[in-house]
Amino acid sequence: NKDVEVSQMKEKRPLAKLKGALDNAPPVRDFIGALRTSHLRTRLPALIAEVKKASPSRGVLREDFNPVEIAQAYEKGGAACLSVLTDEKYFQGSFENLEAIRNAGVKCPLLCKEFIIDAWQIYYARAKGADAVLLIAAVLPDADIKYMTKICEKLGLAALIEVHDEREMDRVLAIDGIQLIGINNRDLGTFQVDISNSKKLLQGDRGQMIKQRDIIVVGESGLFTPEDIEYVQEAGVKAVLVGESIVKQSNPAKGIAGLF
Ligand code: IGP
Repeated sequence: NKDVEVSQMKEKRPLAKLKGALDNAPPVRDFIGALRTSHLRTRLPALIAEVKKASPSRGVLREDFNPVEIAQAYEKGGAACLSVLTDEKYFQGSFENLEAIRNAGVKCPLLCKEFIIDAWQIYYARAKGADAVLLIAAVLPDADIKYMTKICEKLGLAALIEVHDEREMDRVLAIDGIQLIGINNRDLGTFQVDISNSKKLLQGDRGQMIKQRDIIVVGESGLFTPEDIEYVQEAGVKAVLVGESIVKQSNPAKGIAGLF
């Protein structure tokens, strides 16, 4: 039962304990601004490059995984922003990695890639140096998305709201003030990847509404070739989130060059 889990977590993790860490957190950088600037300059989808050691569907992606080196290579390769997996259980990530990348002076704004089910985690991400957090529509009721989006606003963080199907997209579009939507091409239930999902969810009225409201859409997962990037760009995405195809390259900066 999710309610029980969350209330137990709150007890173990009172906000008061975070207070000092929040006061001392480094300044928030403009995640959405970095995506817009990059897109305007290159006319290509802005890249959010993902620092990911392993995944449930692919296992360990890189044995010699050094998060700071990878982050620096991504930055050199032209990434607009970075996504850092902090989930330990499924992705072998950590908040230490996020902190280390932030402390190493990487200038790209950082997305904390965590399964957020409680507002406490947003404050924690902020304290660890995140500039943006991920909110997954499949695991959060509308009320939580609204509430958590407000908390992000208050903290100055960007919220990337992730959807996978039309129903989730419509739920999210019904919320005011949404600025950043990620379309996951991977079905989190089956791990099947289909990049036409980005196109499907941006057709017709949905695409129109997104344009009118100036929402940035991020195409997520399963992007491996320049043709894939072109395909989702034509579908209407202004940014892409790429992990596997670049994290696996011995030189991740070259990996990025090979994609665009
Ligand atoms: C990156 P890929 O296929 O390029 O490695 O995918 C990113 O989209 C993927 O890691 C992801 C993810 C998530 C991971 C998208 N949504 C939610 C964990 C949780």
